[in-house]
Amino acid sequence: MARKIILDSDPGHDDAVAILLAAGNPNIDLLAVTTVGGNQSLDKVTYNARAVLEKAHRTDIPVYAGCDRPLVRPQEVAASIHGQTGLDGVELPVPTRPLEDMHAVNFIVKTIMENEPGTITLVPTGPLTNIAMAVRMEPRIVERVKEVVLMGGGYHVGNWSAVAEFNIKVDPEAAHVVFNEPWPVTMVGLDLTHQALCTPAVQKRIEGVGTDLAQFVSGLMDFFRKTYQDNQDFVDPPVHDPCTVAYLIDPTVMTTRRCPVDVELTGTLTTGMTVADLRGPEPSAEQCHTQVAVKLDFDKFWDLVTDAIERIG
Ligand code: PIR
Ligand code: CA
Repeated sequence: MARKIILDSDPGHDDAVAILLAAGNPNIDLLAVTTVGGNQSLDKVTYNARAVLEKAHRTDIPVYAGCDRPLVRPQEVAASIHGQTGLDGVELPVPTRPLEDMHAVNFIVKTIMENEPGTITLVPTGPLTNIAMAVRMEPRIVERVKEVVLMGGGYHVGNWSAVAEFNIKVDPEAAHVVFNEPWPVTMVGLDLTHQALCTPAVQKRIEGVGTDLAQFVSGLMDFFRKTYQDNQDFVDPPVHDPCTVAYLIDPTVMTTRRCPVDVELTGTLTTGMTVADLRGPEPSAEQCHTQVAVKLDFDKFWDLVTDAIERIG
C-alpha cells in the first residue's frame, strides 16, 4: 500500500524535486500539494507548484494555497537562493489545472479527519505556518496523523544564521508548535541534507534519462548550484527537500537518532535554532516523539530521484 502524503511546500528548486520524487514513485500516494509563503511569496510558490505538476503530467494532483506569511514575524523570502520567481533558471509550463478554492489549512484538517487514523503523513518542506495553524484549528489531528517528516532545522549547523535553518528561522513560533505536539516528528535537517549534494556526476546521470523533464531538473540544478556557490560557499548544491520523501519511500536511505528537539524563540543570537538534546543513551519511541536524521545513503537517494524522473517520462 502506497503511503498517503500531503506535501506542504514553498517551491523552490529543491521543493520542485521533492514534488517530482513524490509524483514519480509508486510507493507514494501524493494526495495534494499545499503551499506556504517561504522561499518566495505565496502567489509565486503556488504558481510554481502547479507548474511543476503540469511538467510532470500530474494534473490529477490538486494544489491548495495556504498561509501567505509567518504567524508572528514579518515575511522574509529566499530570493538570493531561488531567484525572483522562486524557480529562476527554467522555463515553466503554464498550469492548466486551476488552483483549488479551499484554504490549505482547511484541506489538511479535513483530509486528516476524514481518513482512517494513522494513514496520513504530513511532509512539510517550507516554513511550518500551515501545519501549526492546522493543529490549532483542530487539535485532534495530532493523534490521527501517522507521522510528520519535515525538512528544517539542524542540530549542528544553520544556513539563515549561524545556528538556524531558513524554514525554522522565518517562522519559529510555528515550528515551536509543531515540535511540541506529541505526534511522531522526524527532523530532516541540514546535518542530513548537506549530504544530498547534486554533484556533476549525479547531474550527468539525471541528464542521461534523456527526457524534457530530465533537462528541466538539470536546469534547476544549474541555477541552484550558482546561487549556492555565490551565497553559501558550496561547490555543489544540497538538494534538501526530497530527502523527506526518500525517507518515506525507503527508511534505510538514512540513519536517525531519537532525541528531544525544541525551538528557540527568545535567543539574542539563536532565535530559530532547533536545540537537540543528544546527551545520554538514546531514548525509546515511547519516551521521545522526535528524532533527527543523521547519515544519508547518497547512492540510494539519487537512485530514487533518478528513477522517479525516469518513471514520469
Ligand atoms: C532556503 C532554502 C534553501 C537554501 C537556503 N539557503 C535558504 C529552502 C529550501 O527549499 C529548503 O526547504 C530549506 N529552505 C533549506 O533551508
Ligand atoms: Ca522548501
